[in-house]
Amino acid sequence: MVIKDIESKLIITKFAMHGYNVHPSAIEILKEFRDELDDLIPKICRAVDGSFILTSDDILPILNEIRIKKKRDVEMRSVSLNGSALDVTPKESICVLKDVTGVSACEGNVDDFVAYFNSRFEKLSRILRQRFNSVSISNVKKIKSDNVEVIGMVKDVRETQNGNVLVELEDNTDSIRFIATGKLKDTALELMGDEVIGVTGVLRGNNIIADRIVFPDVPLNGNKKKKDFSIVFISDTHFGSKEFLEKEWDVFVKWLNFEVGNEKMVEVAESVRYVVLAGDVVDGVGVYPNQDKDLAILDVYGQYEEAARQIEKIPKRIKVIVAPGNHDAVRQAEPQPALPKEFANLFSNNVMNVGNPSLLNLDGLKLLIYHGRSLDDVVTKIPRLSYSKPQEAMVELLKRRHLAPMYGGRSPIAPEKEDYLVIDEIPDILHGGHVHTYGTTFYRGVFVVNSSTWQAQTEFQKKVNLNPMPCNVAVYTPGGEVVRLKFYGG
Ligand code: D5M
Ligand code: FE
Ligand code: ZN
Repeated sequence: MVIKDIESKLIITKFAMHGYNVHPSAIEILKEFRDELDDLIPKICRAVDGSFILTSDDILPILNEIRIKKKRDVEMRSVSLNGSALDVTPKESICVLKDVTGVSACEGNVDDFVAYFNSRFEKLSRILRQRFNSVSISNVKKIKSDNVEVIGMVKDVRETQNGNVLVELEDNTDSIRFIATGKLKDTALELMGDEVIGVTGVLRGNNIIADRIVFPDVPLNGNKKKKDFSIVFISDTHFGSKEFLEKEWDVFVKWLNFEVGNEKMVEVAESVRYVVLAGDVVDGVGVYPNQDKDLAILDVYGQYEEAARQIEKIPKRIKVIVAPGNHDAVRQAEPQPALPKEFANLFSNNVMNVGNPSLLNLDGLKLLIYHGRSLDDVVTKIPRLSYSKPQEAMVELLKRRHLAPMYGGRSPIAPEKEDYLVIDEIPDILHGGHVHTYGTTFYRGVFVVNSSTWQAQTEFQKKVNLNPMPCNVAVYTPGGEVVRLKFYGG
């Protein structure tokens, strides 16, 4: 593209003054911010990491972050002006690092899908390239050297007649097949369509005989971070459902109000600064066939009023962070934005609504919240996993550095220009729900938690043989230790 217009020249010049070149793809985006460029350009230049020519992929995440921060700062300021009883300055305590809320930019046309998959491939291959000297697939085919390393998106996985596994990989230049034999077969059979991996091996004809499959994965992390507060993890409250376990919930909130529990439990309650709710806040309406039989409150607005009433019972010294799930009143496709104002306004000032997924900085702890719809895909795809140990399925997401690695499974994805579901920043904590079971683990220094539910088994779940483990709560305590609490009604 030849850049002729004055506006583009101006943008190019402004970046050049900071020592950067800008790609036309980035210029087109920046033109939309023509009134804010003097403020934005220095911020972008401070935030980019090493790229010399800035493309749309470089600047989009930075722009999102700046815009969300701005929006949140205004929101948080109004929280403190309203006189909420937070014991820390809100602006310093919570920072939204990544969230699609308010910045969704997709219409679902073909171009959007192309951009989405390019972003997914670009982000994940960038992670792999840090440890991997790959060349493009077209070059592998041209050079025909014996030992090869490639990075590609998985297109197809098949077992061959002689018992090996044949995998087709694709990048933006070409596609190639690799054959996994022996022990590598098990890994190959767990590959999901559209995840991005690296492969090393020997080229034989047009195929690679693989000797290693590399996942983007999480590097070995440092020690657990020690803080002076606790975080409580819950999800799938399903307020408005007949099966909502109100008696148990009441004991839970009594614990937070220091009204029940032994000395040790009260001590833990005193340290709680945050309660995080990872989606399926309400049961919703028409989410599954004949759902109305399971509903205590038949309209969605009434369900959110009930949600607000129940969450109101949590003491105001605690900040409650709420993300939506597939039962909530936002678009189904992920990334989902935060609850709209109409519902968000029902909650008291200590409640902050964020999107699904969202990456937050809570007083120096990076928390990635994801409701967990893709866990259904992961558990179904990988036979060694089960719903009874949801934390193991969540580890697979970290290994693949993607919250919904399989495209076109049971987790619908909106083709945003940037793939928000890539785990590009490594969190200290990954919090999920959705499967209604409980489990925690540490994976390479990341605390992984699935926080069960507050809904007893529904008739529908009985039919699909789903055994929930309700009312289990994980508390991440100041020392980085995890306490599991189970609440019984009474
Ligand atoms: O999902 C709670 C759990 O129930 C989650 O693991 C999915 C599972 N579920 C939900 N719908 C179905 C269908 N139609 N078949 C099988 N399993 C299902 P929640 O999001 O709370 O409904
Ligand atoms: Fe749920
Ligand atoms: Zn769910």
